[in-house]
Amino acid sequence: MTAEKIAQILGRVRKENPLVHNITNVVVTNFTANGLLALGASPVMAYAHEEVADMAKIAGALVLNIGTLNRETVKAMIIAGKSANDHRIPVVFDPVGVGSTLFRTEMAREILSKVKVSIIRGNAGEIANLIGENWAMKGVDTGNGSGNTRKLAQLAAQRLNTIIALTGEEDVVTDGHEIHIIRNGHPLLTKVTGTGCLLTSVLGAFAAVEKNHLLASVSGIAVYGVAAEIAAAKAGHEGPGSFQYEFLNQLSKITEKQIIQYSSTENTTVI
Ligand code: ATP
Ligand code: TZP
Ligand code: MG
Ligand code: MG
Repeated sequence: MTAEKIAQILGRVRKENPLVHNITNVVVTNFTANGLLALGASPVMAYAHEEVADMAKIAGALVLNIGTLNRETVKAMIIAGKSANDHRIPVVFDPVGVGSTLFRTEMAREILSKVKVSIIRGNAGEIANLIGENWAMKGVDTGNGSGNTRKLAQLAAQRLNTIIALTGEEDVVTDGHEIHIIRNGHPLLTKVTGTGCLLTSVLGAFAAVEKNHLLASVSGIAVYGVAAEIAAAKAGHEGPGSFQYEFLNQLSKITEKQIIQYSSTENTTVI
C-alpha cells in the first residue's frame, strides 16, 4: 500500500466530509466528536431506538462501541446496524472490554450475530476474547496476555469473516489473507483515554469514502499514528494533557506531504 494512496484517501475524507453515526460510550463521546471534526468528518451521536435506523441510513458509516454498554444501547446498536446493512452503509465495531466480563462478551457476540460488520478495531485482548482465545484483560485495556498478534488477527478475520484492525505497539490489519503492518503511533496514545475509540470512529470516516475497507483501515491507522508522532514531538514533553490537545490540532493540520514522508506500512501474506 503506497503512502501516496494513503495521503489521497485522507484528502477525500476532508473533501467529502462524511457523516459518521456513532453509538459509543459515555467516556469518549466528546473526544470522539472533536477528533472526527478535526480530521474533516462530520460526527453525530444518536441513540434513541426511535431514530437510530433513520440516522444510520443517511450516514457514510455507522460506528458501534460497547465501552459503557447496557441492554438499551445494545438494542439501539442492533436496530441501527440492521438499517445500515439494508442500506449498504459500512459498520465498524469496537468490542471495548470484551473478555473482562461475561456480559460484554455475550453482548458483543450477539451484535455480531445480528449485524454484518465491515471492520472490527480492538486491542489484542479484545480480539482474542471475541473468538474465544485466551488473553487476560484488565478492564478496557489489553492485559498481560501474550501471543503472535499477526496470527491472532488473521484467525479472527477468517472466523468472523470481516476485516480485523488489531492495534497496540504494532498495528495489524487483515482480511484473513493479506496482512498489513503499521508502525506509526506513539506510547503517549496509551495515556489518553479514548484514543482507541476515536481511532475506531476515524476508521468509520475512512470506510465512508473508500470502498476497499482493508485499504481504508490501513490508511486511517497510518494517518492517526503520524498525527500522534507529530503531536508528541511538539507537546509530548509536557505530558498527556498537552499531547491530547496537540493531537487534535494535528488531526486537523496534518498534510498529505507529511503522510507521504512519515507513514510506515508494510504488507505480507505470510506470517
Ligand atoms: P488499550 O485499552 O489496550 O490501550 P485501545 O482500545 O486504547 O486499547 P490501542 O491499541 O491503544 O487501543 O490503540 C490506539 C492507538 O494507540 C493506535 O493508533 C495504536 O497504534 C496506538 N498505540 C497503542 N500502543 C502504542 C504504543 N506502545 N506505541 C505506539 N502507539 C501505540
Ligand atoms: N471505560 C469504559 S469505556 C472507556 C473506559 C475507560 C474508554 C476506553 O477507551 P479506549 O479508547 O479503549 O482507551
Ligand atoms: Mg490505548
Ligand atoms: Mg479500546
